[in-house]
Amino acid sequence: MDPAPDHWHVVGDGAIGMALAHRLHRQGRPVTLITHEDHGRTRELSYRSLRGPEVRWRCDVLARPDGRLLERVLVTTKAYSVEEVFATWGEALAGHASIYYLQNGLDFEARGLPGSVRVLHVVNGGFTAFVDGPGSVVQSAMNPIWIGTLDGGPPPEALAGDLATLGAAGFEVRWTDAIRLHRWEKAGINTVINTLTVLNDCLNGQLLERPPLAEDVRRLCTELGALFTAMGLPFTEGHLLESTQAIIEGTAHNVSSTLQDLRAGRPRHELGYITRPLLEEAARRSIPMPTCEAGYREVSRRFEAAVGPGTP
Ligand code: KPL
Repeated sequence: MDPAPDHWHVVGDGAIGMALAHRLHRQGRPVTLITHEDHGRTRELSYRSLRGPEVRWRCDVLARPDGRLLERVLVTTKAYSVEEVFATWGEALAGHASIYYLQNGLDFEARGLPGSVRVLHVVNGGFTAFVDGPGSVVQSAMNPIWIGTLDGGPPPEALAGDLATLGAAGFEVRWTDAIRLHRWEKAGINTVINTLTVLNDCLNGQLLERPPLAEDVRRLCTELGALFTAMGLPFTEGHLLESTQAIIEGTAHNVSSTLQDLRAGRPRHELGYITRPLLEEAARRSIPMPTCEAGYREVSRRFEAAVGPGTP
């Protein structure tokens, strides 16, 4: 079956997925939310901005392919779920589908997709939201975010309509030919915030409010800044500290995604895609990262302890 013109499929019903689906729907775009659980054909969702009234709306949902081809796919799941998503949905992609990856981290891209599929990477530090109940999301910020392809270069002309739609929906994508750089920087920032919020069981904002935690933020930024400098990336310790502090302030009320996973008893965490590539890069260059390494080990231990041995 031919895809409907301008139909968006948003994969994942976490905070970003639900917020994005609502924002596109509000622009009058056909949107389907792809969920893991089967909710039938539609699901009532609630959306609220920090100062706005609650909006209840019915969203089309899908748990399994229904024969329609997917043209525009916004993947908002965790990095560790991307392979599973495309094991189910890969065959439902239209030949010239565009896939927008919104994941934190590196090395999660689905393998084996047709070469004609266009793959875009979004580094999202600005479109933030949190879940405040089942099917209910609160939008906390809508600031500009980066988008690009791993090969670099200018935005493909064919994407102009999509990018305009996303911008109008409040998902303010700014094109960059250096998305790889932004990915490294974001991996550094997430390593600091996600590790420390898990280790201290705290909201993002508390990382700057409590002096010992602010000192840990600084220590991690020093290690990561040394790594990035050795890699020839333009992120010194000072730059990284500033951008990390800005993200902490901008997401002060957030429970970081890794802490959410731990609290929800999920067996996996994203730092394998965020921190591990950084540690591997450091090992290749013999750059010592003792705080970062210890933090990664302790986060992994806490996940294992929460879930129990033998669970995948
Ligand atoms: O990306 C995030 C996450 O939680 O994974 C931040 C920016 C830290 C917001 O919580």
